[in-house]
Amino acid sequence: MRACRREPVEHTPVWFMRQAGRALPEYRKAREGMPMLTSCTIPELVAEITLQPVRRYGVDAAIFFSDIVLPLKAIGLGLEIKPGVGPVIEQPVRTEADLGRLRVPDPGELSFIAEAVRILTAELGPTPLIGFGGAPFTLASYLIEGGPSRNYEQTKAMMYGAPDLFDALLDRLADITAAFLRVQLGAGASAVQLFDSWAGALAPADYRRHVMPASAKVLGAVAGFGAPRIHFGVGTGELLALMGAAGADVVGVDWRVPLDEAARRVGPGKALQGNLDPSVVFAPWDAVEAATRRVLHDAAGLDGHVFNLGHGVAPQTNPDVLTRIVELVHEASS
Ligand code: 1CP
Repeated sequence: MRACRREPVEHTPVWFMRQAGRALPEYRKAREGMPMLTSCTIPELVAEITLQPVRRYGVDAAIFFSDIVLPLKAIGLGLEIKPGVGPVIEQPVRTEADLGRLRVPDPGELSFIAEAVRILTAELGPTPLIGFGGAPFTLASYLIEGGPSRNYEQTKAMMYGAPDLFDALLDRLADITAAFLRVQLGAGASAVQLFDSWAGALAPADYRRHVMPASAKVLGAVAGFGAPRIHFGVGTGELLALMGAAGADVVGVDWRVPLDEAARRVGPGKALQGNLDPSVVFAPWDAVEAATRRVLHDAAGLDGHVFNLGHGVAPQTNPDVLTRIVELVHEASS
């Protein structure tokens, strides 16, 4: 939390996107036979899966085990997370009438989230819990396409062909994600990350006109909690300044832009998070060590740095390599 606020720290803090789940055998065991979104509704299980990587890796923060589509499931939208695929939507959202099916969840419909956060903040003690939500554009891409996409053809067809509907959809999603974040912060989460994972598909002018207002609405809606707000996307080198200006305290950077250059793009007054290439972990340790030291070197002049990967932990990652990276970051930065 001090690094997020650009205050002095005794060593660079580190956590990993997608640290909960996938790469961990204890995760696969805990979830055995249970659909992903069902597991997210059982507070004790959510707490256990959230704590697993903290125990194993010695990271400086926990990230809440859930998914960006969870609030959409909570309002009764037909969707599931297909193993090896990701979120799949029964009836894609492409018309005004479809938009009518999207409403903002009441806090009562997300009470199992609040319960899991309360269990976790009690168990974690001083270790912060990072809550999160999906940014409107990234959520919209799943809803419009009906699932994961490579080029976002339908999404862009709506953005350019029916801009009023597109803007209304993003505005509704902003309210939905804000409700999801408020429940987590209200129950005790220390910080939140807004994941706009797929915003890198957009040119800056389109981002500024159609996406930034909705993301700014989400970030503004939770400003009053005083908790750091992290804003992250993949392939967003050309959008870093806009993503910071949308209201973030910390800008997440993928591995394509060195952190010193990212800091110039973002400008003063914001901390940065990142940005080790998540595929580096498949190389021999010497290469992993050199790449990790490179990130710390690039970040040396920043006044706030949270070490992370440039995107999520890949499922085939050897967990022991992540443990060694945590040790190295702590040691080399202290
Ligand atoms: O099969 C399984 O085990 C389920 C895999 C899984 C897991 C563990 C999915 C499906 N979601 C999650 C949890 C999850 N999702 C977390 C937990 C905390 C952590 O980071 O450890 C978080 C923060 C998310 C957020 C999320 N879901 C994002 C944003 C972050 C990112 O990775 O870019 C996105 C894009 C999703 C959608 C999603 N859910 C699941 C998958 C495989 C995907 C991506 C699909 C695609 O490529 O489009």
